[in-house]
Amino acid sequence: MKAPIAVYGSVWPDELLAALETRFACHVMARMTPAETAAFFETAAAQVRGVLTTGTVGIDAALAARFPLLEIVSVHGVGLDAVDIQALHARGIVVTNTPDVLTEDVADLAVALLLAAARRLPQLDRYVRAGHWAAKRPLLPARSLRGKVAGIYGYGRIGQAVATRLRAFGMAIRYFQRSAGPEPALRTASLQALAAESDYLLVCTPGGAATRHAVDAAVLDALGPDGSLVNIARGSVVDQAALVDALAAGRLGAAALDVFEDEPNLPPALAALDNVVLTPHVGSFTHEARQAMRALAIDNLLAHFGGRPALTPVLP
Ligand code: 8YV
Repeated sequence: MKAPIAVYGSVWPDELLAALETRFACHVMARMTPAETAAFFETAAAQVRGVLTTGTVGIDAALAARFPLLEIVSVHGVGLDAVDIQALHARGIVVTNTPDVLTEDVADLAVALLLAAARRLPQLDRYVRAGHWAAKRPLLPARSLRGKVAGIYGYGRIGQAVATRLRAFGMAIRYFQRSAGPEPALRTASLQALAAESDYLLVCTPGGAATRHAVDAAVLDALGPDGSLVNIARGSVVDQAALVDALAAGRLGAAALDVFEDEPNLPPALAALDNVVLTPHVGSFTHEARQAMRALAIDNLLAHFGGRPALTPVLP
């Protein structure tokens, strides 16, 4: 008998769902009407043994409680801030995510955003398209990277991959995270100290309660009017209202953001600023990374239901 699973999120192509249906009895939540969803929870949910979800949709304890036979939650993504790991582990449920396969592409986007902010690419693109070049309108010079300090908040896999890239640009690396990490001489005493030392502050830390609004007004002021913030991690890490205030007042130079506090919604005041570069949470959104993430998320389910240990379990 095929194991019944609930599939959450909108990252699953039709062909993949068709292939998945040959191995599992799939309940694809995004395809259900509200009435079908209600009927699913009345009846079929009681038999569901696996959940396939995404890093941003996740699964909280209340939702997990509606699946009494749940054995495994496979997360498509590395971030686990939307997943109530404690509640799942307390029930003995296996949780897996997709580390490593997205690291390089997410690090590439961090560097692309840093360059876009430093070299003012969106502003220059707008300048050329508007005919300001031909009209000889004034143009602000950009900022170079060589000899500048990149401060990395969160020196895990992605933070270290960002550092490798930025060293090739001649940047000095410093980092902060609460736990000890590699290259201890590069670690600052606090996030505020990191911001004070940095020309560019790159947020690469996991989201969740422990880092919520860690990048606050004081950190942004320490980064200062010549500093730039890059966030490819989670919108929750940055106090977005404080960020908009700092950018609007010129207390912070620029920001390049892939993630936001209330995705996909943006405060109009943020979108109206000229000194920002904005992308729609696309760090891992390449053909290659997404293909590898999907394969790993599904292989974790296949391993578990084939009686083997999951490939990339999240440890308690
Ligand atoms: C995705 C992510 O946007 O890996 C993560 O934590 O934020 C992203 O890769 C998301 O998880 C897609 O499922």
